[in-house]
Amino acid sequence: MKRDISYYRDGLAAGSRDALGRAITAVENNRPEAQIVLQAISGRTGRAHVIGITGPPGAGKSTLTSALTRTFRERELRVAVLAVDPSSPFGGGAILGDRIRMSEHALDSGVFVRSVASRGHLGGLSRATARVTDVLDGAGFDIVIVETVGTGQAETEIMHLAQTVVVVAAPGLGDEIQAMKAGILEIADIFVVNKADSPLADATVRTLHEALRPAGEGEWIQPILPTIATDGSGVADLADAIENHADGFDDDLRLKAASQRARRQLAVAAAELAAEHVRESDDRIIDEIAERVLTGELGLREAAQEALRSVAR
Ligand SMILES: Nc1nc2c(ncn2[C@@H]2O[C@H](COP(=O)(O)OP(=O)(O)OP(=O)(O)O)[C@@H](O)[C@H]2O)c(=O)[nH]1
Ligand SMILES: [Mg+2]
Repeated sequence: MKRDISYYRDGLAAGSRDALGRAITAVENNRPEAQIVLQAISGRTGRAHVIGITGPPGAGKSTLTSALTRTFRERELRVAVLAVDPSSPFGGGAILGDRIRMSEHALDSGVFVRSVASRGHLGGLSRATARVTDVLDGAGFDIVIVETVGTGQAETEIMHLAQTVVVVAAPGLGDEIQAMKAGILEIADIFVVNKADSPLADATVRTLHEALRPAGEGEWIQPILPTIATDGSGVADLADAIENHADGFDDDLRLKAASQRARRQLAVAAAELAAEHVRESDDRIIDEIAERVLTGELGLREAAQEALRSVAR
């Protein structure tokens, strides 16, 4: 059967899983048919609220995604979930586990679950994820949840496509919260401290409060919400916060928030780039500066300034 534009347009509009599955595979693999899919959804995108969920391994992202899906379904919203695994080329055990966790939604025609695994390089993965998100948006899902494991560069890139980014932490991950500072705290619109059934949860909420930069005048204040994903506690509040983040924003605020986020991300990317330059420089001056730090002649901040000046040349 030749699948033409009307196959996709009608199929997606009618909620056909077959059409949706094929459409996603086509855009994900950048097949020639992807062009037909993109035409079929053109003019139909831009309506979905794309929510990014990220955080360290095992924090409870998938359990939370499933619980959130339940809450959004109660609010009569159609939900698509994309599980992205940047570390695994084939979709490993984590995604298998996610399938089991999402199985309560398997018979619900208002829920669609799909995993996207890494194929080759990172830029490819975030582009593929963005295109798949567009297809789900064009297919009429109200909510698209993009879940990705980890706290590195890959996740940050994928999270660019979300309107609302939720960072999930778990209690007792003090060190990881410190590590999260580099990049991930910047992109969060909402923080969740999941596993709030643990006695360590309060301390983690406090650690996060301290790690966050206070919001400036007129800026969105990043809420820190405790949840117990396994029994659904706090999940309605999280859904409210997510909806607020989308609705409570007039266009001006939205634009301002977007540019603040872009600026924060730029700062992080610039820092990473600078570190790379300094690390990989074969300029002897860098060795000399390091030597002067070692002997106590230069403070680290001054030394960094000098190093930056020399690699910028
Ligand atoms: N006690 C408790 N356990 C939880 C809670 N939420 C999730 N878990 C458990 O924590 C484990 C990891 O949960 P997942 O939802 O797979 O976590 P994840 O962040 O998606 O993990 P990865 O995708 O592997 O990074 C599972 O055994 C869950 O049952 C919670 O609120 N309280
Ligand atoms: Mg998971």
